[in-house]
Amino acid sequence: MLGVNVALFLAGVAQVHAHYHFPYLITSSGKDTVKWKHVRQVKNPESNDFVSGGPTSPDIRCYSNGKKAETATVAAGGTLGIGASQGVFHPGPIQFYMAKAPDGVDIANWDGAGNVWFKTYSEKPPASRLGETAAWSSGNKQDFTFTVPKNTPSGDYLVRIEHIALHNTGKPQIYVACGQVKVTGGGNGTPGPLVAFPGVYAANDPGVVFNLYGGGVYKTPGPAVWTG
Ligand SMILES: [Cu+2]
Repeated sequence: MLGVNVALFLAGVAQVHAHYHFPYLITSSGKDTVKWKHVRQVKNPESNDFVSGGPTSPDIRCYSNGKKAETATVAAGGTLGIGASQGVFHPGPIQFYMAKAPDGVDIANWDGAGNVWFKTYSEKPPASRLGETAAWSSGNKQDFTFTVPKNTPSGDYLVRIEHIALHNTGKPQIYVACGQVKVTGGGNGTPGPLVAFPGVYAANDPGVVFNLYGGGVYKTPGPAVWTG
């Protein structure tokens, strides 16, 4: 059985180092089949590593390497999301934020700086077995979506996915990526609360340094979800 054990060991090592990234935009009209078409390419498209600077790093916003992406269209009230390169195998929440480009600013050249981000989705933590990936609704899944609130004003937005992997207590592995979308048929809502990346999460925010194995109740970090 030595051969089997060696194979399992090697598979485990590969999984520990492979991680994942989020290259595929998903809308009501389908999911991208090409990586980084409507999602800005991140700095680690090969290594798949997390944002090494942690929650206060400038990279926590979009982790973009500067390559241009195209802008997809999604109707207010429609489905929007981002797909991962493989199943998300670490325990921890998936969250989405959106940010509207200022009028007259080309979304392709906008970096999303300042208090411009509102939360549109926050995964509900499991009631127990927090340290087990399978207990999370995101566990081992690849595609994550939410509904764009009908009252979202029309315009160009960044949509940011975030996965906060908490398995290594005190050393969060945060994976992010930003897609570009034009929201059409929108309403007159006022999205908020608005927060900044970096800024909204402190280095010692309980939501990013939580001990999944300590038996406490986990609360996802950041503002409440804007529901329109
Ligand atoms: Cu990892």
